[in-house]
Amino acid sequence: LDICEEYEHFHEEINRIPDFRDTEVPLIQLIDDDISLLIFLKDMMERKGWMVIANSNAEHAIEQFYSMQPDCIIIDINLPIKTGLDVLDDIQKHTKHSFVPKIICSIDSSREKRIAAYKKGADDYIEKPLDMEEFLIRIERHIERKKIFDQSVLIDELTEVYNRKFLKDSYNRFINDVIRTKTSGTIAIIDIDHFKKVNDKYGHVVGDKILKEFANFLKTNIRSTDTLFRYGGEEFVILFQRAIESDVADVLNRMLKCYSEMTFEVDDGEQFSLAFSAGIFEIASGDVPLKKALEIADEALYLAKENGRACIKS
Ligand code: GH3
Ligand code: MG
Ligand code: MG
Ligand code: MG
Repeated sequence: LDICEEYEHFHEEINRIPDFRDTEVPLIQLIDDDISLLIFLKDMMERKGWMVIANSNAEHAIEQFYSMQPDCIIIDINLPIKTGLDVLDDIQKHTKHSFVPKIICSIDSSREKRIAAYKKGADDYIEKPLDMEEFLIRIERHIERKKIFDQSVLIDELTEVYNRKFLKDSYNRFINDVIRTKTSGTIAIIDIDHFKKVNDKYGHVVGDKILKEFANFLKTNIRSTDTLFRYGGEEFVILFQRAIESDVADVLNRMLKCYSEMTFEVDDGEQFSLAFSAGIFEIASGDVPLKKALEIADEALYLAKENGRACIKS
């Protein structure tokens, strides 16, 4: 009975999905049927500042892998029902383009087992019992490389915020949060007003600098759980997690006031200021695809431009 209770407690406490996903903090997924090891590893990793989801059940783990999109997955090879290699098989297709390091752990370090794991797409094979110091260093290296990969593929070169490619990935995560927590999220499309004039009057170098500063301005004014993307030239998208439309409108209006009060100075001392318009749309259910959300937010942006610019519309 005690073991049963411990098991129940485990599923409530340890298997709990982290509340907010902070993209700066690596998210590690652990799969092992040894509950006490799982609890121990989770604790060790959390001490390193990583976020951890732990699963003892392979089926549930695969589900969580898709909804949480961890930065690294560590799988015990010997699991009941499905083996660790079966889990690798199931997630292989998905990880081809996102480069999630997949690490197999096993008490059996025979050559055949290692080769089988690598053939199934494992990036590393770590022998059990684990040497904690070596284990953590190896995982840390994998996470670092994953981060470099993400930065080179998913970050816009000019503004250093996420690019359009990453919006698709993030939107899945965003929608999963809406479904799971039954809270709304809000999408915003933000577009600088009359930006073409900046380029025409002051040149592209100044235009680029303004864009960089604008991205920076947006980024410093949102929460770490909201995600900013450069969607196109001078258009940005923000996914506001767990935020209703009216709250987002308030935030953006404050930002607009602040931004339009800023002045920019060019070399010859001439000063000018800028404003932006935004269209927002609240997503309250899981059945809104990204394309649809963008279309509706874009219609609202169009209204804002029609309305004389420098305003937020929904
Ligand atoms: P509106 O208020 O209707 O949004 O007017 P606008 O001039 O901002 O809109 P439009 O979409 O016509 O022009 C966007 C301009 O942004 C056109 C393009 O020259 C400029 N642009 C796009 N990407 C870049 C970039 O990377 N660097 C620079 N300097 N300019 C860019
Ligand atoms: Mg096992
Ligand atoms: Mg535009
Ligand atoms: Mg514009």
